[in-house]
Amino acid sequence: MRLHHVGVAVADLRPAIDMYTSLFGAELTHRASNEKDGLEAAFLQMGDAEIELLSPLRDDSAVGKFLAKRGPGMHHVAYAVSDIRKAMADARAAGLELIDAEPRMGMHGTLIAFVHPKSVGGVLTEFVEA
Ligand code: CMX
Repeated sequence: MRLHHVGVAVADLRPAIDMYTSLFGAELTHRASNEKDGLEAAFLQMGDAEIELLSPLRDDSAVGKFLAKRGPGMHHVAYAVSDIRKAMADARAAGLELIDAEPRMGMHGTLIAFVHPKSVGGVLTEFVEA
């Protein structure tokens, strides 16, 4: 596995995008929104890895609840895996709790699955097939 991206929850995408691009030298590659998960996202390339800025569309979404409870900050860490079903099976066999029973399509256009933060030392963890 290798680091694929780090998700950062923010209240407002625009000022965050401006800071990451003008100050940290990131390149905005695309923006997307996901009505079902109630969030919009901006993807920024930083060297070999990516930062995914996340902002809620609804207060009762995963990111909306996270912001209300914890405020802005690191939301998840994503690892690239070549075979997501194997990564999920290995995690399950090791006793980790998967949030997604089956891989689903992520905003990168590839299959993703989340592992519950309580299984990974408090870090919401995502597998991205890449
Ligand atoms: N990182 C670490 N801990 C988190 C967390 C996160 N991102 N989100 C929630 N938690 C913690 C909460 O602080 C809370 O801890 P305590 O019980 O100690 O208070 C606990 O998890 C439960 O939180 P909750 O607010 O009651 O939320 P839910 O249990 O309803 O949901 C979670 C939590 C992780 C299962 C849910 O947010 C989820 O399914 N996340 C995966 C999907 C997601 O986050 N999508 C957004 C990104 C999408 C993308 O990039 O494509």
